[in-house]
Amino acid sequence: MDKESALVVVDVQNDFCPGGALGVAEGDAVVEVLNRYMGLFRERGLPVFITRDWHPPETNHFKEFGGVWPVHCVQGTPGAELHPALKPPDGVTLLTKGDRPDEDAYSVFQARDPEGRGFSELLRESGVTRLYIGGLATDYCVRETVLDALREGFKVTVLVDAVKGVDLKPGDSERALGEMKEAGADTVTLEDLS
Ligand code: VGL
Repeated sequence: MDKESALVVVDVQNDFCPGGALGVAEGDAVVEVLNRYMGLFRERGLPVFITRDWHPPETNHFKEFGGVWPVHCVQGTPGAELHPALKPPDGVTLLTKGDRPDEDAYSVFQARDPEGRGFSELLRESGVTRLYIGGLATDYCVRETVLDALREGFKVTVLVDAVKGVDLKPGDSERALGEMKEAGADTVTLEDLS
């Protein structure tokens, strides 16, 4: 990766892992791979962003308030914590999304840092032009983030060995990957980078 690259680790939280409220099959399989990617980016002094879904208890993202999803990633609950084996390096930026009651906020472009700065602003400030994106879930937050990034003019590489999908309908993740590539995303695995 070149010096204008950054890594984005999307929503690797307990509720999206097996046993969680919206557990993605083998969601936890991305954890160690992402630890390796984070190591590579930090060794090269490149920015690493970790995102979290961080919903209020009542939000129209949840089925009981008009949305489509079971209650998950409620602010301050164990399900909303990052997976315990994820090892964020020093200097990582934590981004929060979905914290308002009226948003789905699948895309990291709707996330903010602890000072309230938006993701695009942070990227432009640090001169980032290419995003390497992995995490959960392929067919929702990863997909929306990738497509938004391409729309905003960033180059995008999807970490295909570090994403897993919900697959509400069988094949959703494969279709999502197809869409992302069609829209201009590249793909990579850890072996290609190290
Ligand atoms: C997500 C479903 C519902 C995700 C978030 O992080 O991909 N998926 N909310």
